[in-house]
Order: sequence, then structure tokens, then C-alpha cells
Amino acid sequence: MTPSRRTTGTDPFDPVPADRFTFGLWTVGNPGRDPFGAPVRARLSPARIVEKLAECGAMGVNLHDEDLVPFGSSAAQRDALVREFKRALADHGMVVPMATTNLFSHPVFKDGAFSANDPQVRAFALRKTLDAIDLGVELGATTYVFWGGREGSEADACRDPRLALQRLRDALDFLCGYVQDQGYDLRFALEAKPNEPRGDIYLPTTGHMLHFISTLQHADMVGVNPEVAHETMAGLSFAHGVAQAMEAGKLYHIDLNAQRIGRYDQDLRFGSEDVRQAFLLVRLLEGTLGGARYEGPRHFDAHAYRTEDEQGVWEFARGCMRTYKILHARAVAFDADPEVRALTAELSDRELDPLLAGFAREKVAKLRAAQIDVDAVAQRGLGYERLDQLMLEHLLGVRGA
Ligand code: GLT
Ligand code: MN
Ligand code: MN
Repeated sequence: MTPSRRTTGTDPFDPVPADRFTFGLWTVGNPGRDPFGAPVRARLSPARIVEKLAECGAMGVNLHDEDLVPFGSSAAQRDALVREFKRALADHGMVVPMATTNLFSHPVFKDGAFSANDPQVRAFALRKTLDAIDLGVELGATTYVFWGGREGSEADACRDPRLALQRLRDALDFLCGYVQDQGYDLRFALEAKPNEPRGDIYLPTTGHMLHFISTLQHADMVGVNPEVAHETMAGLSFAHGVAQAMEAGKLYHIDLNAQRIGRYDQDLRFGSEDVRQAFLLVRLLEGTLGGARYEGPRHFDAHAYRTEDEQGVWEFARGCMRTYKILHARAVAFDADPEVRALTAELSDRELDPLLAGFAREKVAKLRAAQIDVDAVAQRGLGYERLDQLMLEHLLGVRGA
């Protein structure tokens, strides 16, 4: 461990690099600007962010091209910035597991990037992404995120939405080809969002993304990067979306934050609003309920309240990580609780089980002949009230602490 790492005391919830927590440069670096007000905090340099995140116990940082290299920088400026950033990473033992492209800030992307109607915009977006991929790979990234924030519409008659999908597919196929041609060790992770900044964004949920991926030329190197806030904005269960991605072997990355349903994209401190969903999510990611565990970085795509100064930003960062670890510990205790285990134990039926998976003609008659006491089954209470209360009591710290 490097000297700048805070030496942790005995608190088991203090984050350490082995927990694999990461933040975007744009997250803790968010200066607190919103659509109605100017920034409230000074811009932090990438080197400062690296130093402070290391001190907080994070493993690494992720970035957009423009978080490090401002739009329009010369090649010499770029190289100097990259050199300085690499030095900060090395000095503080931090890594860059993920990178992405800013395809939303510059006015040229006002009608989208890969799906824009103007081929000049699409060509520029593709070219910018090639450069950003090179940058990410140079910094060591093995995951590349695509968040199509501007890929959408307000005046929906402006293009056939099927054409938009075709254009998005063309771009991803091209970029997968580039990565393979360069021999990069890089996988793509697609991030869905239903709206904001566009009225409607194409491919609005992780479920939409999962199907879209199956239509790509190099589907094997493309997965998803679901974000808590985005699925919650769509009114969906985040844990279910993540579970589907995991089950499909497509959870390549994750954006952790918090969100209240029905609001704009809040990107709040992880677990701060939706502690129940957050608990179920951590339980799933860490595999305490059984099954495979998510092995990628635990990335926070969130930012501190606009009320905060820089000190508050580092409190925010520590809070994200501590809450994750506390929920993990709660999930371990919950899933080890004998009463929970009894209530969630899988029922088995030696006669019926073999009939339920895999069609065979002879199973049809057996299924029809099986004795099933429908009324008795229908009357059986399932104990889910007790189960849910047990979950709350674990969460509230009065059981299994
Ligand atoms: C932007 C967005 C996030 C995405 C980032 C990656 S950019 O901050 O709100 O959800 O993950 O492009
Ligand atoms: Mn995100
Ligand atoms: Mn968000």
C-alpha cells in the first residue's frame, strides 16, 4: 500500500482497494452545476481526484476522454495531460478499469452522435470514439462504456426510430471491428437510460439493450452497464434487470447510485434513497443468496449534493463505499439466518421435478396424470410476510448484527 492510502483502523466497513471500488472522474469531480444554477465547487484536477480517492480506499478511477483531455486539445497537450495523470495513478496505486467517450456535451451532438441524421456528425462521433478508445486502452482500461445520452429525440418525426437503431448497430459493429483489428483487450458495456437529456432515448432500458446486443456482429464482446438511477427512472426493479444481465453472462460493468422513482436522474450517494433495493442488489452482486458473484469493479456513478464543499465530496465517496460494505455484511447475515433459509428453501418433488425442464413427448402424459391437489396448494400460506420482516430487521440492525 502506498503512503497516501489512509491506514484504516479496525472499522471493518472502511473501504480498501481489494473491495474493487471505483468512481468516475466526472462523479467526485462534479462541480454541482444544475440546469438552474452555476457550479458551487471548484473544478478538481484529475491528479487531485486520484490522490483523494486513493486516500478514501478506492481501487481506481474511470473517465470520459474529455474528463482528462479537454475538447480541442493539441496532441502535445494531450500527451502532457496523459503523462501527468499516469504519474498520479502510479504514485497512488490506482488503476483505470473503464473508459468512455463524451458524445453529449459538444453542441455538435445536439441531434445525437451515432444516430444523428447528419453523416458528418456520425463520422465525427465515430472518429472521436476511436481516439477515446486508444486513450482508454493506453491507461489500462478493459471495459469501454457507451451511454447514448443524446441518442434520442423530442420531435420524433425527425427520423424513423428503426433507422436510429440501425445506425447505432453500424457504429458498434465498426468499433468492435476496430478493437479486434488493434488486438485490444477490451469489452463494450452499453448503458441504458429512458430519457434526459433527450425527451426519449433509444434503447431505454437494460432489457432493450440485451436484445439489441444479440443483433450485433460481435455480440460476444458486448454486454451491459446498468445504472440504478436509470432503471429506477423507468419504474423498474433494478435488481431484476441486473439479474437478467448476470444470467445472460452480460453484466460487464455497473453504475451504482441512488434515485427516487419518478424524478430526474439524481445520481445520489449509493444506498441513500432506496436502501431496500440497494440491499437486494448487493445481495445479488455478492452472491450471498447463492449463484455466481459479479466479478467486475463496483463503480459509483454518483455525485455529492450541491450543498457540499470539497470535504463533503470525500464524505460522499466514503459513504458510497461504506454503505455497500455494510449492506454486504447484512446480506451475508440475512442469507445465513436459519429462519430465512427455512423460508426460502427450494421445494422439491421427486415425481414432478424431472417433468418440468426439457420437453419430451412421454412427459406430456405423465404431467397430465400427476396428482396435484390444486385447492390444498392454493390454500397454503407462504410465509413471505415473515420473510420480508426478517429482511427489514436485518437491514435495521436488530437481527444478526
Ligand atoms: C453521464 C451519465 C452517466 C454515464 C456517464 C458515462 S456520463 O454522467 O449521466 O450515467 O454513465 O458516459
Ligand atoms: Mn451512468
Ligand atoms: Mn444517472
